[in-house]
Amino acid sequence: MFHHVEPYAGDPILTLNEAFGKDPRSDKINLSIGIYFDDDGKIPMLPSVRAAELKVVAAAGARPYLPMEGAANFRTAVQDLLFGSDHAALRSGRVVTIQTVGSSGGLKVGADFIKRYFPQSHVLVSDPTWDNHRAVFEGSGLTVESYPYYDAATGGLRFADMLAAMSKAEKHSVILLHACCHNPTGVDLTREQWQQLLPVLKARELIPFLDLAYQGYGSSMDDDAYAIRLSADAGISFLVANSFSKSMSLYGERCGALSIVCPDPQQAVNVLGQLKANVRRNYSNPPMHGGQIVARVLTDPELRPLWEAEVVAMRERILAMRQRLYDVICTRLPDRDFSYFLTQRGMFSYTGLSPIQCDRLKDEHAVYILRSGRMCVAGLNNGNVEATATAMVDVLS
Ligand code: KET
Repeated sequence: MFHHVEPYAGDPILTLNEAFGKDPRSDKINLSIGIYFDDDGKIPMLPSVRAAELKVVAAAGARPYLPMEGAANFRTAVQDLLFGSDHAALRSGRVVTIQTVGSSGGLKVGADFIKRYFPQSHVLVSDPTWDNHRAVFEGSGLTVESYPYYDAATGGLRFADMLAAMSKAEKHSVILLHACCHNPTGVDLTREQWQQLLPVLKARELIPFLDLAYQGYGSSMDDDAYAIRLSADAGISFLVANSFSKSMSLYGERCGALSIVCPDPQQAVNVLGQLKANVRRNYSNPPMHGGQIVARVLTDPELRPLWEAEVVAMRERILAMRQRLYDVICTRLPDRDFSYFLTQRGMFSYTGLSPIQCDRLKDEHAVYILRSGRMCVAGLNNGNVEATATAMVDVLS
């Protein structure tokens, strides 16, 4: 029956993470997947999130289905987090938000929405981007192209080329943008660059689709939502998928959302209706538990500041690891420029290592980074940073 089913080539991130799990070497180091590990190499259970979960469990009763769009308290709390509680777009009823199965689920529901209502639209993703973006949009039947983004020569942004690409893009093209902490490069637009970019997107009637998976890992919660708020201020219609996997260390609970900012409240009603229809025909409605934990953390006056402080601590630990890695490597290879370790933002460093060098890191040193050269700096700790630096120096020498 299934002889025509071809073998799965695997996923560049998840399959490598699986290979790490099976590696018998006791000194192995996992810098592959975008997960924050603490200084003991463990995925933290944040105290704020744990306290919220206990409250949710204590109050738990019957388990009806959630509505197709998810829990109302979760959706409102997400809107406040993304837009700021008093944003004019929220007050005027132009923003619709649904709870999704991780932000991956938000990207998928958004991609299906685009395919249905803008069937001719192409999706433009940054070169490079998160490995799964292309798969999600192509999976919805859309054509995916890329726009210039990372400049390998300078380690910076090809902003002029990026703007030029936008100026040539077909009307209603979807422009996938990383709201902060670009994955995999760690290179973000400055505020001034966002201010220059958005009018171009608006004038050319392009459809921004923002992906916010690392809120709080670049800067404060508000600062990392800058692009979202500026887009809403500018009267642009856009989509945004956001995640709590990293910011609340709730990876397996699959907590995310999809929001669409519409031109007016009537269109918003119809857009929400079609998102619900899409959810119904895919998975009917989202799960309850994780979303209720998130809603509790975001709205509880004691837990919210605790959580924000915990995210600051995670961010600062990553910065400290960037510095240590930089210091050790620079001492051993003083003639080369490794400043990218310090300037790139968020969980990742884009090391510029070739696939062969990445393979050598894995095979000879048990250090796992993606073959694209992306290293998850959030997997470094005081116990493995020296070994990682030594391994890198070896493959670079
Ligand atoms: N967007 C981006 C940019 C992203 O890096 C991830 C996850 C997601 C969305 C999906 O997050 P979710 O848990 O569905 O809310 N990235 C890491 C894990 C993965 O690939 O699934 C990673 O890049 O390693």
